[in-house]
Amino acid sequence: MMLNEILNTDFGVCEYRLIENNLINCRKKAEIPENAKSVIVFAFPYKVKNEKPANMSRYAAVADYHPVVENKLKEYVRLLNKYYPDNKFVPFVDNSPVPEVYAAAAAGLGVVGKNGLLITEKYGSFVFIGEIVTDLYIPAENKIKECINCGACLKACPVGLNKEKCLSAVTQKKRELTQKEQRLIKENGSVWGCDICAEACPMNKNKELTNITEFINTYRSSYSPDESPENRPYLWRGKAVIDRNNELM
Ligand code: B12
Ligand code: SF4
Ligand code: SF4
Repeated sequence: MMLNEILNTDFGVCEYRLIENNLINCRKKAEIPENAKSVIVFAFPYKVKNEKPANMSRYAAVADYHPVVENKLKEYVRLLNKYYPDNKFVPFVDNSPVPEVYAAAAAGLGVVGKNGLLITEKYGSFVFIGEIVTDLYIPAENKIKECINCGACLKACPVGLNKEKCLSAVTQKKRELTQKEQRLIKENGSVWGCDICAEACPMNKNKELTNITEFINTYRSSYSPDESPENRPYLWRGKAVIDRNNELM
């Protein structure tokens, strides 16, 4: 049976050797199977509505994607184990040694944007990435393509696309914020995450909305400190951090 018949969903494949020298140092590195040969990569769209949420980024407006994606990957692993009982399949999402944007682009799921995000044809960059690393060899093409390089993201970004200063990271900081950081959060009006470069991107225009029910059913158009932070992507930092940002508004 072919892999696409087994999985019955869209995916791409990246050869492991392409990323093995660029692995991210994280706790989960040790979980990569011995003799890893391929990475099966998936993109999970999460844009629920065309209009932007009032005071947070789009990824913060839906349920925490980690368990949602993890559950889907586990189901794929179960199917793969059935057809390939002698191989190993290990799922990862975000907290992953795999440089996910590059693996997904190499797997043909989209192009790498100047803003560092994977941009897919169907959903633009509003997709989460998840992957399964395996010792099964799956032939793959592996050509990384880049975006149209129009520069709109650079023009719109308040920190010149500098990842060290990225506003998304600033909203997640536990320590006391500098005056400049506080001003940045206030000016951009997001209590969690940042979508400025993504919203400016022409390759995100007129794309499809998500069909993933776990995201559609949990959508909130704004953050309110009165609502439960349970199962939301900001909970891992503790409620105090997002409430601090909210008070700046
Ligand atoms: C850390 C991180 C962040 C940090 C970045 C901090 C930093 N200093 O880098 C912060 C908090 C800022 C952040 C913000 C966001 N993030 Co983030 N983040 C990650 C995470 C966990 C790791 C990224 C990383 O460190 N990569 C390694 C570094 C070193 O990569 P790099 O700087 O690009 O350098 C590499 C390239 O130069 C590369 N390279 C160049 N050419 C080639 C060629 C090949 C073949 C290879 C292999 C590599 C390669 O080599 C270097 C090393 O790999 C990934 C998940 C993952 N495991 O990949 C999610 C991830 C990238 N984030 C994601 C999201 C959604 C976001 C936000 C949109 C959230 C939001 N709305 O606020 C923003 C967007 C900011 C932006 N414009 O990128 C998604 C992106 C989905 C997509 N469509 O691309 C990911 C993939 C998580 C997921 N599973 O869905 N993020
Ligand atoms: S997420 Fe915001 S701060 Fe970070 S690179 Fe994009 S526009 Fe700049
Ligand atoms: S705004 Fe332009 S340069 Fe930036 S990621 Fe989109 S297409 Fe690429």
